[in-house]
Amino acid sequence: MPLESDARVVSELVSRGYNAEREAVTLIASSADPTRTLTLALDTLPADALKLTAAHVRAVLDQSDPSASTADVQTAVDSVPDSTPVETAPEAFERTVDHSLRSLQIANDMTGESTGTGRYEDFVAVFRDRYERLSAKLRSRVNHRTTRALKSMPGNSEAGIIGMVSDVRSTANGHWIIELEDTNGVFPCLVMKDRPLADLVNEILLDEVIAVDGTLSDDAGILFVESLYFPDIPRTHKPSTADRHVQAALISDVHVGSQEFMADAWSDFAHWLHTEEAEHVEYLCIAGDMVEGVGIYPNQDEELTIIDIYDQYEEFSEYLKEVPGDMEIVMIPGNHDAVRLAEPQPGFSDELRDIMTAHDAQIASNPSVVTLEGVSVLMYHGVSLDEVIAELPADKASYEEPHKAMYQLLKKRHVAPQYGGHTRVAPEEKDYLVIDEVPDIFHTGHVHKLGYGMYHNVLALNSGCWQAQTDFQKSVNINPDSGFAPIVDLDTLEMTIRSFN
Ligand code: D5M
Ligand code: FE
Ligand code: ZN
Repeated sequence: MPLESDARVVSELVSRGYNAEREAVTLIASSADPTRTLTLALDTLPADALKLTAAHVRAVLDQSDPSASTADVQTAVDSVPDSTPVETAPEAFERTVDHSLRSLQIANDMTGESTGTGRYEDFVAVFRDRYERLSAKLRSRVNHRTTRALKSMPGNSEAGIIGMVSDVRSTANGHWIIELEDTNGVFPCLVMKDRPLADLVNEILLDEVIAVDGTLSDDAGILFVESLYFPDIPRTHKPSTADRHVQAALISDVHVGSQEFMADAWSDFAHWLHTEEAEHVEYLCIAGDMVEGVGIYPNQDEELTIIDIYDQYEEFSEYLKEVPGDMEIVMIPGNHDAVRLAEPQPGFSDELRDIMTAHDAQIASNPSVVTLEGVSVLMYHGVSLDEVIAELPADKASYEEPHKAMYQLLKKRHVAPQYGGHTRVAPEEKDYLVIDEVPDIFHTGHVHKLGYGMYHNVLALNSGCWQAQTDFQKSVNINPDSGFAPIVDLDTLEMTIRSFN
């Protein structure tokens, strides 16, 4: 294969299983005999190296032709016109896509539908909606009574309650009291410390809806809990799959505008999308934090390369243009984006949409349910994951295994169960944060860690980021997983992780 263009060099490298620095590619393509340079470079690469560096190519060039010094090669490179590999990529491999085979629907999008004004009544309405929709999922599990009815039942009767958790505390003897609230009132439920279900108490978050059943005390003032249920995903869930071999790249946390945004990794990824290997990747879902934003965290401005938020979106849009033009893109906002912080977050404003016109991307709220050729993807940025990880024991949720924190959200059938901590909730007449339908894929980001796994046949994926470690993250020992692109087969739900870091 002639290797006269950068894109051909990249395809060749990728087909042999290598990543390369962009400059290494340019050096090969502009050398006198690109095929020979590439072969030499790979032959002399250490066995464990996955990435071809520019330094290595220079060394090879120097050795094979001592008269052509590095400086000369560098000049040659500098004189290469400003056409980047991105523009030349389509020549190398022509993606052929059949748009008529595609289908993409978005549900649960509240963009433009916001009704909440932040009044007390709005909060009452949203909590009532949460209670009603989640309690419906628990009704078949317990023989439930309202808290008011319980109070007038004879002592020692068997009874169940479905309620929103208003308090969890331990007693002097080490037992647990869970206060459950329904639309009538609050009722205390006691979990004995030596019962096996005491192990579940540390999974409970405030404001989530659970069901318990057991026996009332002599005076019917408290319920002794024998079983505890979460709304959960039925184990019988059968995911839908696409009718053809087609893939989606699920990413998040691009953070354009930050000093730590990994522009090269991004371009390598975009570049790879143009290659034959990525021919079936027809969808790109971005789960929030497109840009770094301004004033998100104290002293954040010290790490910005672009200080104007609109300029950040302009720049993001430029990076988006590197992605093949035929791809379907879906984006939701995150906490660094220029939309309200409280969840649900509406999709980007018209002003921002006008900036990000590349690819005619679909823009939806956080969270949204995006159905790609029959496969439903619940996209949620993931701010509540910080909360779940802080509240739950490490074996149930941690930054190292972010997918386990996602399992908890699936189990609670709510993307942000606990109100009033990290996660701000905006009252709308409906609780858009309830996980009503079981998704086939649950896609989050935010914690900048890569992790995935199956929970009751739902593929849970937290997609890492395109930002290297920030000073803040260093100070608290967060080691981000940067420059990974998770690719899912929509026909099998199998995942492949591509590394571009
Ligand atoms: O969040 C990236 C991750 O880092 C997420 O787990 C929150 C955490 N983070 C980052 N910066 C801060 C500050 N300053 N305070 C608290 N937590 C932080 P992202 O949304 O990308 O910033
Ligand atoms: Fe982020
Ligand atoms: Zn975030």
